[in-house]
Amino acid sequence: MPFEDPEPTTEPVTQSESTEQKISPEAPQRFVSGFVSILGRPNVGKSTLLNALLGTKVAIVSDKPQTTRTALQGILNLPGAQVIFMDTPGIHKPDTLMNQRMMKEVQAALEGRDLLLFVADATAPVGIRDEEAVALIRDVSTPKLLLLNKIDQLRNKAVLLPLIDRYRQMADFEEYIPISALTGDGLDRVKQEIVKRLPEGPAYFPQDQLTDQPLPFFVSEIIREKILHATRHEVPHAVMVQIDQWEDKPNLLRVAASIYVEREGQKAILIGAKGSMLKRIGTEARLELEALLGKKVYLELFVKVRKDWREKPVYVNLLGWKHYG
Ligand SMILES: Nc1nc2c(ncn2[C@@H]2O[C@H](COP(=O)(O)OP(=O)(O)OP(=O)(O)O)[C@@H](O)[C@H]2O)c(=O)[nH]1
Ligand SMILES: [Mg+2]
Repeated sequence: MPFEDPEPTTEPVTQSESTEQKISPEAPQRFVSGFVSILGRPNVGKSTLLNALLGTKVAIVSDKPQTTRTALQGILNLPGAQVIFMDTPGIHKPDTLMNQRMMKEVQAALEGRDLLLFVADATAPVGIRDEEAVALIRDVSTPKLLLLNKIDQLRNKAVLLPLIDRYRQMADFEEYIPISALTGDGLDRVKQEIVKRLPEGPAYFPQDQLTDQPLPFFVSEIIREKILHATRHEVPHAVMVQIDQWEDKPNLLRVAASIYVEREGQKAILIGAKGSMLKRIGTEARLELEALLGKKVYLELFVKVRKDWREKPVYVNLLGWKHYG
């Protein structure tokens, strides 16, 4: 079951007591595990990195900043290790209740971790916002690695050295690793540097579990991702998706979902001429879900206006997946 079971067991799934290990002297004696947060400014590629590390999609990705609104875990099983990654919203100055809540998720992801991965965009000049973002993690005593992402876009790799120097002055990172989350360049080294730093411990999740988010939340996120890809300016930020009806049969998933926006004008954009935009969003979400889930998906989407929902606790509390299941 790759998604979170509605009734999860809290007992860690221990590897060390398997009979196989007892009778095989060559089996690795040491099993390591730990919790690793992925942090950084919006749009630097944190969610792309999580998906690339896991080799499958658990987090949505878009070129709009503040795509990720809720911290979520992705579980990577390696020989002798289990890494529990946490993807987080981008570090930014909050201007709405929703954004404040997103930054609370970032703060929570700094606590009780074994390692922090700070992701930066190697193609962008370093500025005050980067310094502010690093300042948030600088004084946390947890070991930190700096990942300079998007190096596939760098024409001149010589810019990396001065960039590394700049970040070295801002905080005490244990390693500086140039990567491309898009091509996978550098990710083997990232995995090695992570595993090296994890303490001995059990596998906390079963081998077949990929994430802690329930499937209905993931489906709502895929719908939101297609909206982010199709819209611009204020619309992506003003959208929230809620699942209203859910019927999961062996060969068919039937879902009805509401797309909340803040203004009538945004609703008109999302519906499009003769419903064309909503149809496109629905088709793109359906095709991706059918491919990911291996079954037919029937999606019904409704667009509703909830004025200034990003400032209202009753709606902001619906963000994320904690209320599902
Ligand atoms: N060229 C290139 N683009 C990348 C790479 N990693 C991510 N991107 C692109 O950068 C954009 C942002 O990626 P995300 O993974 O959504 O970034 P994020 O840091 O999770 O963003 P937020 O959730 O908004 O904080 C998307 O358009 C990605 O395709 C990379 O290694 N190379
Ligand atoms: Mg993200």
